[in-house]
Amino acid sequence: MSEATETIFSKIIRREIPADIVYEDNLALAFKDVHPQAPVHILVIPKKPIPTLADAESQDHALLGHLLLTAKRVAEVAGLKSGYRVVINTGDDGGQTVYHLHLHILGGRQLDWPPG
Ligand code: DGP
Repeated sequence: MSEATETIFSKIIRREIPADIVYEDNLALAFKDVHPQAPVHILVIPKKPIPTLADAESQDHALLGHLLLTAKRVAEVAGLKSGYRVVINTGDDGGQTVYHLHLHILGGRQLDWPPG
């Protein structure tokens, strides 16, 4: 279990650093990734600072569902009519670099599989 620590995403939630925010509600925030890997690359995060998916608990089940539905809505608004990918990098082996749970929405080009 990871510690719930302050990350750059906490600062984005509090508007202490700028981000290109595309959606917000009381539970979630979505903003453009600063290092886009596709023409559309948006991150959806919970406002609750859960470090990784592995740290989510049964009490978070509604929040996790909300994040997925938020990703769907954000993808629709972004115009990703021909599909997209939702990725949750988890922990060191998963390639996670920011320890605040986030869903990557990637689209706007044909994506390769399997990922590296
Ligand atoms: P991950 O490797 O799954 O932990 O992805 C973290 C993503 O967060 C990475 O694609 C780059 C993005 N990112 C890191 N710092 C910032 C930031 O300050 N602003 C924005 N918009 N994105 C950031």
